[in-house]
Amino acid sequence: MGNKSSKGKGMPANIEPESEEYWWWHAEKTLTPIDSCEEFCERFKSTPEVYNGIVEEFNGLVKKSFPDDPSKDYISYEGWLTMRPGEPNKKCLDLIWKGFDLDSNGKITLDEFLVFQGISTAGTLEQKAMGSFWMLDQNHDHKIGRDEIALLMRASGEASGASHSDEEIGHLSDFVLKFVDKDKNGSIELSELISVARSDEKIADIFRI
Ligand SMILES: [Ca+2]
Ligand SMILES: [Ca+2]
Ligand SMILES: [Ca+2]
Repeated sequence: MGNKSSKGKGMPANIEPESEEYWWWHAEKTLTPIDSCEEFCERFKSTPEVYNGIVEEFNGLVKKSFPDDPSKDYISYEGWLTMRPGEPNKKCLDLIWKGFDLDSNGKITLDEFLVFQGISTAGTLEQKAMGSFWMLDQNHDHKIGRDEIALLMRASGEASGASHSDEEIGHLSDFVLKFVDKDKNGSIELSELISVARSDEKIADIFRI
């Protein structure tokens, strides 16, 4: 999708390509629950094999969530933690859990699981940036603010075994913000994250969770 110069199917004619509005039009389609194999393959230009692999992974996690209750059809937080055994970083895990749970009802259903597993296994660079954006934009106001960058810095610091003081986290957050926030409005917008993801792999890596 991202590299096509043509507009997306059904996109309103007044939307400027590559604009914030343009990327949100795409992001809303990318971050919508997936109800069928056809929808999955279409969204990620993927195959039924990949779809079936993700469904199998989902079923395994449901079983781990509810070992004694075959009637359940979603992943619980406890079951989901088994995806990353030994992972010590609770902040990171919580960020990702909240992101996967698109409707914030405390359950990850198959249609939600397919979205983020699809993005991470078969998504384009732009779709991956949309997935990261969604997870980092904790209050979903379509901006990643300094406090949300700080949360990410703290989580990834912990993941790499480093413990940073509040002051260090502040400096790191300012550095990242200064680099990505091209229009200097004090927050990172989706179009800014996509543009960085395309141009600077090292900075893009910071946002990958
Ligand atoms: Ca849910
Ligand atoms: Ca936000
Ligand atoms: Ca900005």
